[in-house]
Amino acid sequence: MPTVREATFELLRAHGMTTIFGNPGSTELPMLSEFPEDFTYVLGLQELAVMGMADGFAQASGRPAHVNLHTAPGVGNAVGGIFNAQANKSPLLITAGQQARAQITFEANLTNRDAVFGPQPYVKWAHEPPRAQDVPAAIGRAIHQASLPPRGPVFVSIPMDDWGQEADEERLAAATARTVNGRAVPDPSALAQLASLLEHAEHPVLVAGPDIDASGGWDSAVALAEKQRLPVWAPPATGGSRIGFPESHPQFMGILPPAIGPLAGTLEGHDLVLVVGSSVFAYYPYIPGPLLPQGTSLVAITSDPGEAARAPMGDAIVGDVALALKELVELVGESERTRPEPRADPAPPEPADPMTGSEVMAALAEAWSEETIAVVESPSSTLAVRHRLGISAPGSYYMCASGGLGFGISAAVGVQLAQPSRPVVCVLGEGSAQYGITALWTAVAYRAPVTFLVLRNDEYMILKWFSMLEEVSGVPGLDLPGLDTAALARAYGMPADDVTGREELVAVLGQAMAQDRGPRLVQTRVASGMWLE
Ligand SMILES: Cc1ncc(C[n+]2csc(CCOP(=O)(O)OP(=O)(O)O)c2C)c(N)n1
Repeated sequence: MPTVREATFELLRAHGMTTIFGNPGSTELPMLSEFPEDFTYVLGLQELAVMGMADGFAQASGRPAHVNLHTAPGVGNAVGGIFNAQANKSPLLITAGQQARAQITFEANLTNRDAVFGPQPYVKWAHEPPRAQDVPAAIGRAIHQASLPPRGPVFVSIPMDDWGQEADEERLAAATARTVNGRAVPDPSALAQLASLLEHAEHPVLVAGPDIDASGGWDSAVALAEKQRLPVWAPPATGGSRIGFPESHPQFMGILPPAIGPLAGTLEGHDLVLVVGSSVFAYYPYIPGPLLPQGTSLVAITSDPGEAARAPMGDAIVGDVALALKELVELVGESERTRPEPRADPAPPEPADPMTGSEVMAALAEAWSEETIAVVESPSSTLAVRHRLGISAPGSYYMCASGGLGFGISAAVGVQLAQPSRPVVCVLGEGSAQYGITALWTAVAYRAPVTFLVLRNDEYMILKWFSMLEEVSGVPGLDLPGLDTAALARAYGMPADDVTGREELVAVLGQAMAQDRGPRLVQTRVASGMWLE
């Protein structure tokens, strides 16, 4: 008779989930004992970093990933990352240790009191199995739940004495054999109606969101835009966890501004807005105005019923985004509309000392290849990254959709582990870098050859910019003097360079991106400012 531990590993194996991201504690040791040789344990040094690594790994592999956390304090540290994972729609199985069943009632040390409430409201399901024998089936249920749309994190708390108990073999066999397919076809009549609306609209526009990339709908999105000659916008960068359309395509118009009034203003002149694979919309900050221009209608296609229901305006069709796009391409004819005028390339950046964020990104663009993946957490230069790189291959851009910091370094490590043959560049503000800094150690320990590009401006620039927008002054805590991230990297065992000029930056980035033996950090000073292109 297998133990609950053996049965659980059997089930994880059947799901192809043989990588576990974790930070261990005494309550997890019984699970990790006799760790199977065909499994990999990726050690993160703090739980927020563990979450980010698994998030990046899940997104870049397109499959659920497993996170193992220490009981209450570990789960507490992870909550920011759980919030990020639900915004990113990252399918994560989160397991956490718990005190032995015999000691939970009187709250012995490390009891995770009311364990299922800890990660709320950011998990799709939270559970502590009523019997040890239910653990494997609960984990099976959790994996399915995480993988169904909208994908996201789920949580299972497991008392530490469960692992040695005898498993229920019959239940294990049944749970292991199950597959659950969650790709729902959108209502054909709704799609036919939408196709007709699109064909008859005078100036329709497509807003191509992150779920196009996640669902595998990239080619269909391009085909639809080309067939219908649609100008294409990306949804606001604030919620843009991935890129849904090639950004160097002549029909790509840019990134919508993130606030209500300016966003509606940008869509002026369009009678139909088709939003695909995005929420409507990740507004921030609050700049009031009409939700849409007068006379404009909006239809959204999303696999997320919550996203469909909560949109403040427009209609929505719920279903798999890639399937919907494929069907729409079939349904619409070749349009005779004039193709939109391609937007102008951004002007070459003015050379400055220190460089502007735009110049740094122009340097990165010189070292870039089609294969490269960007993981971005550089608030004042996010738009410069998008405009200068013009990323145009699927699965090549990851940013945290929620804005919660601590994602960048750790997600880059996870992305690199999931995509070992592609170069990964992680673009970081030096302030943002500190939240997930311990993941530098994991990059070194697991030889994940990420290139970390740190922009050092000695401040929380974006918060200074928000202070202007919010018309507040005298805010403390917005400067970061003397924060040397290259020195920190060296302390974690990572080679690091301080680079000043553009030429040197291109050369060092090129070298760093070409090598595949381990990570490297490149720090460069940037001028103070918001770099919007
Ligand atoms: C977990 C978390 N804490 C705090 C914030 C608020 N915050 C947003 S941007 C930012 C500063 C980022 O600074 P830096 O990375 O140096 O980028 P810069 O704005 O200078 O480009 C902070 C603290 C956040 N988004 N997430």
